Amino acid sequence: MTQQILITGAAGIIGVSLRDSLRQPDRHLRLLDIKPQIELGTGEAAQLIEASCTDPAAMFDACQGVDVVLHLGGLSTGGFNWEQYVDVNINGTYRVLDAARRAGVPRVVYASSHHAVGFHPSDTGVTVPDYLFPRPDSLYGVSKAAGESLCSLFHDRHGLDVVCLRIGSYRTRPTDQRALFNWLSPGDCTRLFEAAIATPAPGFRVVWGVSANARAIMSLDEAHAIGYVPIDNAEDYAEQINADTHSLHAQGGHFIGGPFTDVTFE
Ligand code: 15L
Repeated sequence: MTQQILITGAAGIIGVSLRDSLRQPDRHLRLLDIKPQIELGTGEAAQLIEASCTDPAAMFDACQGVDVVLHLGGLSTGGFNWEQYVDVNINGTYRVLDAARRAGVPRVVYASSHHAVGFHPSDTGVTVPDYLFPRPDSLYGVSKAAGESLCSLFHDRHGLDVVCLRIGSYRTRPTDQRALFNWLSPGDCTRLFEAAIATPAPGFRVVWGVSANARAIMSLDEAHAIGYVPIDNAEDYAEQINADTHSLHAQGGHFIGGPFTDVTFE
């Protein structure tokens, strides 16, 4: 049977990449975003949906017959105000989970962020565990931690399978010092999402979304438990990074969230 996957935030950087890399025979993608999207290619097994993840009716319609929702929609960085994070990220995640539940979707994969725990130190020499208690580094991080809490509630109360991915620095290649430990390459990002889609009966999980970086500080135990095996390594770019590093990324160097922890970061 054809697997139906709904991607919210399909026009975002990760969404666009997954649109391409998740293509498979017997798979159909529903690509939802409030922003305009690239038109469908010939033979592309997908549907474009222009809607906001904060719209309950649109989300309920989009979720009909879906096997997995990949919830990437929302504000994906700093620079917005509290009301915007509450409306788009927190309320949006609630709407997605609620629509999925009401439509009978069995699984949601939530694009969380390391910024949900960004004020944890990065330089203790001890592996940063899975399920680290939230310690957000910004309002953006708070919105991601709130999203994880909603995922936990929908699992415990309604039995939804939810995999929360605490994504590190997603880039085509690592560009700063912090990325030496938290880079997530596009190829590994696809492997991570494929694992979260395929793993049998995950229940509620919180998984680090990073590559196989030689200077890794995060646990990959839960990642391995869901079948994610990263292969890319930021170390391969280390020499270029040392030359490239710009001052912003020197800030917050002792914390997982790096520059997001700086008091001037909005
Ligand atoms: C994130 O969570 C953001 O989505 C992205 O915009 C980057 O800023 C990334 O973290 C990062 O810190 O590198």
